[in-house]
Amino acid sequence: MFSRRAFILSGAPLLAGLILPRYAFAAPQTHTITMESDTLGSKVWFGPVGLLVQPGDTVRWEIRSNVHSVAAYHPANEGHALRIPEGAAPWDSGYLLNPDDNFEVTLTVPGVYDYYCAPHEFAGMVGRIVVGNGAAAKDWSDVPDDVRAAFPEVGEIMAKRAVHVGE
Ligand SMILES: [Cu+2]
Repeated sequence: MFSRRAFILSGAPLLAGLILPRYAFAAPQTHTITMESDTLGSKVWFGPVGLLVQPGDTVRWEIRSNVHSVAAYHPANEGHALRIPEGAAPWDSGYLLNPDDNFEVTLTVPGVYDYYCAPHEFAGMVGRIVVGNGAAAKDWSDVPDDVRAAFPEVGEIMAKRAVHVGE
């Protein structure tokens, strides 16, 4: 005889399997973000500007052209606002001068990480990484309007996994 209770109980293990995060069984990955410029140096950007990764993954920034850096929004970096998860370690690559110079960070704390290029922050060269799932961005009161406009929305990063400038 059909019983609603029995149905729910038998369905529960199936549902649990469906909502288990995919990354629970995945080996850590390394993701590359390029640091770009047009030939005149009038446009500069991270590619992709928005990226979804899983806890334990490594992000590797590589110079393609021009001179850049990559630093977390964190008070330890030139007094910037804290825009990485509490408990996550800040990073600052310093200036990367040569093509293929690179810098790596392994991200273990879930949440939203905003970062910038020191020489080009106010040209809009900023980026955002979402680590894990369901992370919420902090409010924007601590970032100047013209810089904040360069960040992709968290929801777009979650949906596309990688967001490129101009998309
Ligand atoms: Cu730059």
